[in-house]
Amino acid sequence: MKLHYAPGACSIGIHVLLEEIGKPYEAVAVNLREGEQYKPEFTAVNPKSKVPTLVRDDGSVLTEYPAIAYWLARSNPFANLLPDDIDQQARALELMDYAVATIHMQGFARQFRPSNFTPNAVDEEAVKTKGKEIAEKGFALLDKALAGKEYAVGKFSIADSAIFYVSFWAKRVGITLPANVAAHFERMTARPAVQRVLLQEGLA
Ligand SMILES: N[C@@H](CCC(=O)N[C@@H](CS)C(=O)NCC(=O)O)C(=O)O
Repeated sequence: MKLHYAPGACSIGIHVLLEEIGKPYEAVAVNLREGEQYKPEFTAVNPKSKVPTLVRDDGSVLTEYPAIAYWLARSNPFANLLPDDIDQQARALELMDYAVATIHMQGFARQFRPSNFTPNAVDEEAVKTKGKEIAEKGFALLDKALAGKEYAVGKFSIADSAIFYVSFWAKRVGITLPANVAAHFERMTARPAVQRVLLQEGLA
């Protein structure tokens, strides 16, 4: 398996899942700042120009964080990345999708790339402010979901990897994580798989 990732990007959550699974894989860095994602070498693999991109052992390519995380969990059941109970599985997917589709794609994306949300440079500060509001509301809801729990659905699952990557970005945009999310972030950071990924991505 080969993971195309960018250091500190959302792909870090998938990188963590690969380390949790513990099977051999190759990690290939894509330099987003230099626009490598738009070069033919990369678009031949993923025409969406996005990381995470996972090339599986049969050569097929899987994109979109939730799809990759779900496939990794289901195809490596020994790693216990999804609970057995169907209701808890649905809760894990619900939280993962909220982190990816709302907190990342609506909240952080507005703050990192405001020009993608308005054609007018003068509106970019307002776009960033809106993005921060969305992310802060998201963390407040995650805080409630994490109350009294070590991990999103009790024990570690794919939901935690997504909550981890959005939490990892909070400091960059001046967001203070609420208490339960901050404690979850500390717990995640202490996991040996996360430590290895931080080192590999040059972020330790
Ligand atoms: N919906 C995609 C989003 C992936 C995404 O936005 N990746 C960012 C990095 S966090 C990216 O590759 N950006 C490069 C670009 O847009 O040029 C997913 O869930 O995987």
